[in-house]
Amino acid sequence: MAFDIKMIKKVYKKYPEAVEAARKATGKPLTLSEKILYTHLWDGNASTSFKRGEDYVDFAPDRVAMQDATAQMALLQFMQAGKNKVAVPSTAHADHLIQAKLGADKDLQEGINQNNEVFNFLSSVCNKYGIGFWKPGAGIIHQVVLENYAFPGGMMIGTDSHTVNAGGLGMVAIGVGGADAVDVMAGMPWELKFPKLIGVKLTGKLNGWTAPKDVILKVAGIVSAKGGTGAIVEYFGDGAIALSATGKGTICNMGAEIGATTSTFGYDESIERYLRATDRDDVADAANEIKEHLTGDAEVYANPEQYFDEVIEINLDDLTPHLNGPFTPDLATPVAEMNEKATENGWPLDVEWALIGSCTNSSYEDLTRAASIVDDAVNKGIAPKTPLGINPGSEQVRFTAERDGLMDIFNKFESTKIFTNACGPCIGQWDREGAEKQEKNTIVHSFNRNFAKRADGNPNTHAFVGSPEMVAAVAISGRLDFNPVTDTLTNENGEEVKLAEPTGHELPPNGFAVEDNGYQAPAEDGSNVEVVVNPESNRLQLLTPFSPWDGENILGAKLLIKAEGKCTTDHISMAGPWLRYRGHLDNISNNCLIGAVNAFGGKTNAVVNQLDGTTDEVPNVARKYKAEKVTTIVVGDHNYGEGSSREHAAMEPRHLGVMAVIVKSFARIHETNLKKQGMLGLTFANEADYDLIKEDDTFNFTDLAAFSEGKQLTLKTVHADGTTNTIMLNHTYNEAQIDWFKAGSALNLIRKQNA
Ligand code: MIC
Ligand code: SF4
Repeated sequence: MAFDIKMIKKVYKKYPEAVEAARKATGKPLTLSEKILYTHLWDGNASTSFKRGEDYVDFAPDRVAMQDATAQMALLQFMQAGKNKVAVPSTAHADHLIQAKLGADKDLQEGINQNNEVFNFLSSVCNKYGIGFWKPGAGIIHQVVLENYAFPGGMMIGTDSHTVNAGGLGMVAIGVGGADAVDVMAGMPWELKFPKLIGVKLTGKLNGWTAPKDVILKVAGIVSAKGGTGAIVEYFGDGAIALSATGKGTICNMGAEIGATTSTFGYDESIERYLRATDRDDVADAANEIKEHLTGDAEVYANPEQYFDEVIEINLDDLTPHLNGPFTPDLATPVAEMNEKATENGWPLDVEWALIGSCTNSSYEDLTRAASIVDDAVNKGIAPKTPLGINPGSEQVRFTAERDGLMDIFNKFESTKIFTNACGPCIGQWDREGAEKQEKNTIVHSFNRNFAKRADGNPNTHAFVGSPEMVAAVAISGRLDFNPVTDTLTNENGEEVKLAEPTGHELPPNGFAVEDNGYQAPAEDGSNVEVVVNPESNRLQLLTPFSPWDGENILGAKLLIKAEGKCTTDHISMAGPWLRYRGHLDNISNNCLIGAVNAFGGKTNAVVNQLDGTTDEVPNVARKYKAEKVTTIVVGDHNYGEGSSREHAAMEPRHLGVMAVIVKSFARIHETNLKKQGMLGLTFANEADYDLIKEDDTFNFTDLAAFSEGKQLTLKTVHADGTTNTIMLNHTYNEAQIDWFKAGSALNLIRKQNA
């Protein structure tokens, strides 16, 4: 039986009427995305049609998911909201804090020892406020959500950018910062700019070595890392229907890498099969009753150009395996062209590690298809050149895979390491031997992201993203340019052999099984549960509210850093070893912007303190300005804040005295996070004005009193030689968001309202 089936049935009950109201309000047939959005309006059935990409709309999501690395901050904020219990079903998942080193058993125990304080905190907060807690080892948040909570036609938010995975079961699932989760858990509406719609029509059928991962690798190459910003990507067509539910999940999951708000697929038989296989006949039966509402209208899919803002068509018959990278997930290269491209760019062709796992590619099907390659190699007498690391997505997947002999197959390669059911190397939780030497090297993985330093902290590791089956093939060949479709390998008898095409099982033929899934249900009445935060702790720190705006213009501000080029949330608030401070704002602020490249001098973590002319690390300089009560600003390039949902990337600068972040363009979640924390997230009206910002400028915001929706703000810069520039700044704040700025943060407002 499914969790929260009553809630799901309630959602389905309102569907027919709400969808009809939306059709009437918009005067047209509807995409699936619109059906889900319009059935989840905070104010009930639609009475008007919203302008896509323009109107801010209040929604009522059905549930919330959080992972340990973001849940700490989300729940520290929720504790300040003055509520006894969460208003919608919510869960927290312990998956990001466990390091991969020796293998699952030892690593999990070590992870628990190292993070005990944090896990106890999460467990007790969850227990107190009615939140389900998935203990360390239970699995990666998005696989666990897909297996237990995602349901067609539902809407959820999660404090992780890959919450979008649940689109594989036909949800609108959106990654947000912790402060957004607090809104929903506190029973308030959740606001989102009504998204634009990108339709992706899939025709044909995947075949041979091509996998669902290649669909999104291809889409990322077409759309680019920021091309999906502000849009929902809806997949449809025969090719979409033919994909497995977890394959759909893979595609949606990595949609975060094109900046998309989320991605989704209509309810179909593969989704139904997955629901039934994961013990949710009740959800499948309920969904079947309203199934025409759980997919786009036929007219929309017949004439997509008329209903989507953009349409992309991919013929799966022609799609070939890809590897994307290095350093950015949208640099797509068909495997067949890798040799040429890698040679041209000096990417090392020998591969040092091959890693299968992460939230996007750790399903049972993924493991079976990768195992089939390993099995074939063993049978043909081919020894692997590169060690293979595997992180199963959940304990249910791991247990079933173990029972079905998949782990034995992987272990036939002596160098294989089965790591914990957790994020592991995907988020820098990887004690990789020799990484500190910072040697130039290549790794291949089935994760989502491959930003510099992400997996092992080494800036010279070139990471490439591919399907699990390609990763297995690369592990065997040891080469980045190995094309399993055409290339042969030499076996132990000196014969030239080819690897057979991957085969696998969409779902376990003998059903899923698990002994202990790692779930902890919350107390019915949590009022007596005590949540203890030791004031001496260096892992957890209760929050002190940020100060409200004093009503004055910000004058005499200094530049903390002008970041040049890619500045993702990994550059702003690095993960890996820093994940340990995710519950302690002051400590984690010591990583603030240390990965950003300074436009003046091109170095990371070296900026000039204009007060005394010294060069120092970014957090140190920020603390010095703060001590002298000098406000600072940060300037950045395009798609600033790409990647993670971590609100630390906004809270840290805020904590260190930065009041404005001015960039050419923002990634969606980060822009909202800045607003929520009471900061000014602004964009250059004229992009070229980025070049006017000098290292030793003084900055004056001259019209903050007139800060209002749709009106530009003015920045006067005074250069060291006394000359000045006037720079016009755009913003996307509505009146309610301007109130967050005035109150010092969105949370300050909630607290006031609940007082
Ligand atoms: C990631 O993949 O970057 C993370 C780690 O899962 C983040 C969340 C975080 O920073 O804790 C994300 O994707 O939102
Ligand atoms: Fe975890 Fe990696 Fe997925 Fe983020 S992308 S949730 S770190 S597995």
